[in-house]
Amino acid sequence: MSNKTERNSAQEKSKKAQQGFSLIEAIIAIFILTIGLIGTAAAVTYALEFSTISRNVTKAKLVVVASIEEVESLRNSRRLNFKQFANVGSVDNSDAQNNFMGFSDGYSMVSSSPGPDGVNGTADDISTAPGNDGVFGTPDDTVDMKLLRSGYIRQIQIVNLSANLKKVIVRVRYTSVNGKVGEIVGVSYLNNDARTTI
Ligand SMILES: [Ca+2]
Repeated sequence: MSNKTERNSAQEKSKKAQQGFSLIEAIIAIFILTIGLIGTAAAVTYALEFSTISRNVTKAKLVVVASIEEVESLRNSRRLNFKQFANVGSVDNSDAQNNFMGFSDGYSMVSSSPGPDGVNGTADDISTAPGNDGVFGTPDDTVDMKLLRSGYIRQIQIVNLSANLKKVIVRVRYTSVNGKVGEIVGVSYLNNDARTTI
């Protein structure tokens, strides 16, 4: 083989290497990349959705625990007497210094303001702003979303088990992504012994 032929052969090889990917190879590569990106996007969407639901569950648990602790605190501080722990219509105010209307039946919005009775979960919990006239109960009252825990509703149910024992069931529902609704339930038992006197 002459030197010239060898040189030609080397040039041929170099030319082939410089040709790079063919169109079909590029299309296949893009296709594989697209499949990979679609998978990644689905994983990111799932992760975001899961993270939102986790946050909802955590917040709902906090509301459940806070509600149970508040009921215990109302007993311990004797702001309500034992017979007054009940839902609307079942409250026995006979031995009490102050009348208590009772915990609301059914689910209601969770407000950050307990209203005039100082007890969360009752009908006077504040969810409205007084409007331009500054007076509550007039037609220009508006719902103040800042006072409400948006997306969460709560039910506090009191069941009499005996004269000295009640069951407190707190249910908190949350509305999550895509309108999915979840519920966290906490159950506590309340006896007639206030552990502290404040
Ligand atoms: Ca209240």
